[in-house]
Amino acid sequence: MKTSLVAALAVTAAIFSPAGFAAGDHDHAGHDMAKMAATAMVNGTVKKVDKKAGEVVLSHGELTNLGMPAMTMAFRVKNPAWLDQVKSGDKIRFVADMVNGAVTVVQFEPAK
Ligand SMILES: [Cu+2]
Repeated sequence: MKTSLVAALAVTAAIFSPAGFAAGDHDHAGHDMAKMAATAMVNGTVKKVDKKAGEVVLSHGELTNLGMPAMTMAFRVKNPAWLDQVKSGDKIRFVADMVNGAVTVVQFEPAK
């Protein structure tokens, strides 16, 4: 129950986060969620998992939906349980978005 509550809150936060906050000319207020996820999946390599901080450090490709070039940085995660599913060195594909002003992994899958 706790996990689904957290997920529900994260979804609510995503819906109400100001679309204009992210830099760039890209307004995703009108995007269908599923469509956005399908188009914004990028490659990342896990550099560090910090469960205490609830963060994962990823070396990531360009995040076009956030107007961000490729770099290595820390991300929040939508579901804290995901931090148990990745470890340093893992390659993933993921979607990041702004949630409460923090860049957050909102979806991911292992890269094949
Ligand atoms: Cu970045």
